[in-house]
Amino acid sequence: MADSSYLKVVRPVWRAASEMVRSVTALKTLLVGVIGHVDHGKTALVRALTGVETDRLKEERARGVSIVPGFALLAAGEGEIDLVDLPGHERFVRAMISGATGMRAVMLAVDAHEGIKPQTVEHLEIARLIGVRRGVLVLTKADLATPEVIAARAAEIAAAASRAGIQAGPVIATSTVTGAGLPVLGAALAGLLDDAEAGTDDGFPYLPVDRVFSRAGFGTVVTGTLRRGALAVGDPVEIVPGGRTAVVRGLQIHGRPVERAEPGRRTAVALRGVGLDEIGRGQALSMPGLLAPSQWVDVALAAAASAEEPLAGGTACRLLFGTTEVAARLRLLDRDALEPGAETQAQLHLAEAVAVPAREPFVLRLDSPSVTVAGGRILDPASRRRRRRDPRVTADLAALAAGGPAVALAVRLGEVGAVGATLQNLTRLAGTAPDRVRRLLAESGAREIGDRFVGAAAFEALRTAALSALAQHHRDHPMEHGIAVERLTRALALSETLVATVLRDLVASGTVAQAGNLWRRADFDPARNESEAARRLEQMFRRAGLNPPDESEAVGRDVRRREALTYLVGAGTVIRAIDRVQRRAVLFHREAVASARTRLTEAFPNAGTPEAGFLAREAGATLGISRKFSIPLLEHLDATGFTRRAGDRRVIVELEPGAAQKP
Ligand SMILES: Nc1nc2c(ncn2[C@@H]2O[C@H](COP(=O)(O)OP(=O)(O)OP(=O)(O)O)[C@@H](O)[C@H]2O)c(=O)[nH]1
Ligand SMILES: [Mg+2]
Repeated sequence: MADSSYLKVVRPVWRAASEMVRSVTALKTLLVGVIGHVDHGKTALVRALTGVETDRLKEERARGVSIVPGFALLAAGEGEIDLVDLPGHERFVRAMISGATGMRAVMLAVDAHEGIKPQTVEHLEIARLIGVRRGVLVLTKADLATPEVIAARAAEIAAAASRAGIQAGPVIATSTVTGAGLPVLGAALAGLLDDAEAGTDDGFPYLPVDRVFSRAGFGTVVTGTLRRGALAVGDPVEIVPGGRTAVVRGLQIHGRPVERAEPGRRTAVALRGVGLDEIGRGQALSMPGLLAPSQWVDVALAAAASAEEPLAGGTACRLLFGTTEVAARLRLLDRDALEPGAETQAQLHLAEAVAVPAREPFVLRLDSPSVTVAGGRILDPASRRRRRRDPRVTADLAALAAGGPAVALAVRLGEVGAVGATLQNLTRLAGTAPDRVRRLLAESGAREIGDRFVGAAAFEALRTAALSALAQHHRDHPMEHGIAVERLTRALALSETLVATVLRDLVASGTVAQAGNLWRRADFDPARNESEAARRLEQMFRRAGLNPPDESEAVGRDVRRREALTYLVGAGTVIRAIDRVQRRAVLFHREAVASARTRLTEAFPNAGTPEAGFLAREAGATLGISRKFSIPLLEHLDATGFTRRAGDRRVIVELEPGAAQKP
């Protein structure tokens, strides 16, 4: 892409600049979902607090009912709160969820006159299921209720919120007609900001798209709640699922152009490189290459506490996360049904592949009756069908549910063992940016080998396995000087890169020694095992000089002599010279080769230049040997750097003009 080199230069500068601006302005922000039963005054409250009319659709105004989430910005002390006004009607619970999964706190509105109603309960349940733990509780339309009723309602609401695990201050009674309670409410919301927990920044952006439109001068614009990490102008993004990439051309938060958006903000993103019809609701923007589409996801699951019956394995339901909704089938792994309010780890098999980050909250609903039955967080977003009632699977998933990215990495490295896992695979399970994953891996002592990471424990096991394979080899072949990597690789059934890395590691720690292409235990000394057979064989080759016997003749079928020969070759006493054209090997004693070198240097004292070099035939005549021996011998001399070919002739390297004189 023509942009990329330009971006490489410009992006760091932008980043640095916006970091600076941020550190000066250090804005606290929080996304708060406004929840509650239909007509309980949510939109009126948002309007009274911010002046923003969130019921913008013609149909919403005509019916006086919110249909889609609406967004408004509330300035609160040092910070800003993104209020998401959610629809309360039971028919729009799916829309409510699509606006709710990014929220970090709730503002619950309950009509003081009507009190708790079905969607009050369902919305609280949804908040609990997606992990929201804080909120502000409001009794609306206080002008229509007596103080006694208000007091009774307040107690009911506080109890319901606490059952849903939501911590909140005292219930605030408000009226948008008289303005009562509104300043107190504003202060309570600002109070949420004070202890807004930091740390939902995973270092990569994830923005589920809720709207797509085109704006003159900007092209395609998408809006959504930015999660998990920041997004900056110039960033490349991938549209998932689908895989198309684009570049962020511009950013706006509540109509203000910004260079960079922080996670947790309602954000409009202008995209370069994508048409209006190439992106839609249900898709998301994320870091290129990070998320993989999958039809199997592992989840931490909690059944709705308000459910009337247990949630059975195999239930057909709908999975809702971000702005995505997809048909799913529940696969319970450790039981057949999940009791109301109970939690476990499970799998979902999806009708279509989704690309979702690990730890993303979700909700499960039934089609009919249309109720929320469960929710939780994604554990492994790119899983496969798992075995049921397998203690190992259960333990791994429980660990994933309880821990953060570091635990996820340990789980995956434990699963894959010596085979290792790619950075991409590890990043997907950890649900955090690749650079952070690298850091965590380094801290855990994992080893990077080729394109994979192997956990510290698995690597230690490999060291042990390699050492015992070497010991076994020494026992089986006491006269060999060691084992070649290829052979050890076969013995251990692992990749050569992996085995070579382990061997190098063992050499570094002094437990293994290397000689040529052979590896042995440092405490193994093959010379101790030199046998009578080896001594006899060596004598035979020494006497034969440059006219040695064939290998088959020398060792025959005798296993001991075969071992002895391997030992002598390993020790360098006998040299295996290869005739590459004839594809045969000839074995010379080391001394025979040394004497051939001396005799050739004496016979061709001028062989330092190509013109005065010797032909193979001439060398054979000088040494009194046939081509059968002279060709492999000369090739060996070439290979070891004594001679060098110059056309038909050979030059003796040390006689060449300018060659370093031997002392
Ligand atoms: N008297 C009185 N009426 C109110 C008050 N707040 C809201 N209302 C009325 O209650 C009705 C519903 O208000 P909305 O704010 O639209 O309710 P909502 O919770 O947003 O409804 P949905 O979004 O459809 O779930 C409207 O007719 C409002 O005028 C209040 O404080 N006092
Ligand atoms: Mg409304």
